[in-house]
Amino acid sequence: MNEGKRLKGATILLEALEKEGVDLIFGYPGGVLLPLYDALIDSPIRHILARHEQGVVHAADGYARVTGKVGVCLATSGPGATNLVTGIANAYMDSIPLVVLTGQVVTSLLGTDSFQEADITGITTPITKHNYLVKDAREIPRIVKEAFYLAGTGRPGPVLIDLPKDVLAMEIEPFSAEMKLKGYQIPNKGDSVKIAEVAKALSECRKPVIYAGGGVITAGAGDVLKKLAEKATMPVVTTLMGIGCLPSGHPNLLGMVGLHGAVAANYAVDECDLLLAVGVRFDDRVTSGLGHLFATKAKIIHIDIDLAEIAKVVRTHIPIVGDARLVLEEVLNVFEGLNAPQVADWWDQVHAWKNDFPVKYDKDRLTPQMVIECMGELANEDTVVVTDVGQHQMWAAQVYPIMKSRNFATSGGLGTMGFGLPAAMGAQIARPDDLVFLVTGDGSFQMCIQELATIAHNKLPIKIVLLNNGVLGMVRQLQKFFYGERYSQTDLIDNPDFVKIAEAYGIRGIRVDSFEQVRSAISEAIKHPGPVLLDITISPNEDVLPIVPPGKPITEMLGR
Ligand SMILES: Cc1ncc(C[n+]2csc(CCOP(=O)(O)OP(=O)(O)O)c2C)c(N)n1
Repeated sequence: MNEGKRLKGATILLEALEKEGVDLIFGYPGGVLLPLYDALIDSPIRHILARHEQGVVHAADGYARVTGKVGVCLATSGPGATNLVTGIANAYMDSIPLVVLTGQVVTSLLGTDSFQEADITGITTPITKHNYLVKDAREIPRIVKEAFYLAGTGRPGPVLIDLPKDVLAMEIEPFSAEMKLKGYQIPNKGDSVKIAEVAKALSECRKPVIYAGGGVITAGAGDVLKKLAEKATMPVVTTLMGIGCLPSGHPNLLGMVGLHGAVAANYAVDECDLLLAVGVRFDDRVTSGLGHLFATKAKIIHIDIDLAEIAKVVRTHIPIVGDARLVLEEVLNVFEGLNAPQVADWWDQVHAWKNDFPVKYDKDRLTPQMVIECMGELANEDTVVVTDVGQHQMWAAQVYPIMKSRNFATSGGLGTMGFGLPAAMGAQIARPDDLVFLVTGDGSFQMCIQELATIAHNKLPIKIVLLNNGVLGMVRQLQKFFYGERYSQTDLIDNPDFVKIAEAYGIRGIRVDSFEQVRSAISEAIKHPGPVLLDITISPNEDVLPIVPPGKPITEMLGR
């Protein structure tokens, strides 16, 4: 900092962000942010102007998911801040580290219902890890330091800093500040007695399963999880958020577990005598909301960094609160001194399930799964796949061969339609040298379609794969299966011509409506140096299978 010289709050803020390593902000301006946007002209920090605040926050989220770094976004007071709310909740549900900066009305008008005032710290209290309303520019350096520390450590999450206009304009002498975070602790290795218990249980079990979630990816624990799975010859199932923690095709990997999970994965969880749950929430998309019927024959070990997750949904026999990577490293160390478990019979059973119930789809006509398979064949192991929410998301999760952690970005907990396009934007900016695919549906795509302008302006070479079924497919499928085909408000009859829309934004559009075109269109899109929209017509009657009916245990899948 420039000691001795008086600086505006806005400049102090930007310098504090730089100190945290920030070189990029996704934002959208407004009246109370004028001092900050003015200071930004003199800052080395790059600003990406999105076209809606929802785009701003999902872009920062996408950036964070594919890098592991804290994403930063900025919006003005009132409607700018409230437009962020969905994106903040989305990041909170999936434990994504964000620092969200909002402008606020001047401190003298706070609480007076002044123009564009919204109590954003009040509104976001339940969906942020922490939030701050800054009343004095002298607090900025400390608060910024704390916000990044809180967002990125322990169980990550969004932290919001609300910045009144007068605080941004206030001139003070800058100074360094220390964090004041008494009582905030980050669990690390976990309890060594419990770790020994876990290693012993692994050595003595007969039918083990590892149930791995997003926490494995957050902790960078994929490699040690792989080693442990191989050493102890354990099958691995993942959640939607855990996809990528083991490379696709790994012999121990059974696939996704839960409502649209692989049959072998669901059966294995139901039959296992030991469930090693790592970085998971026992979410109702996995348990079918029936925690008491989930893995009932198993001794359940639950490793998580957040104490609040332990025994929230299921009874846990051995809980360990700690960093997944550090805990698994310790478990592996102890396990290596013990006998390997006798699991040959178990693997015979697991292989039989895998062979009897593969993921089924037609490969010789234009199906969504065939498109996704083709994408996987034409891409490489560093390719990033971002999805929106709906059937297309599940098909991507079931079929696309993700090879590495952080290469699959999807809205898991909140299931936010509209996440995909801006998140792909953030992902492509973060990983400029990698191929980024967006898999989206015609409903989701229209929820943040305005970001095509940001993508075109910044020449982001995203390949948008629009699986266009002319319906809100996932909801329609539920109406088909569970409401006697009484389709209510799920037809998108008046969809526009998406190729023309892309072209209007200066983006290459390619229409695909036959099986024969699929492969050449995808490779043409990959070869094209800029963004491309592939508008691929699929039937509205394609289903995501298998599916567990609401209220049924995960073994009762339809469409096995
Ligand atoms: C913001 C938001 N609104 C509503 C929903 C409920 N919903 C879940 S999937 C879905 C349909 C998605 O349609 P589309 O994007 O076309 O994908 P498809 O299922 O057809 O592949 C809807 C409406 C949601 N998840 N998010």
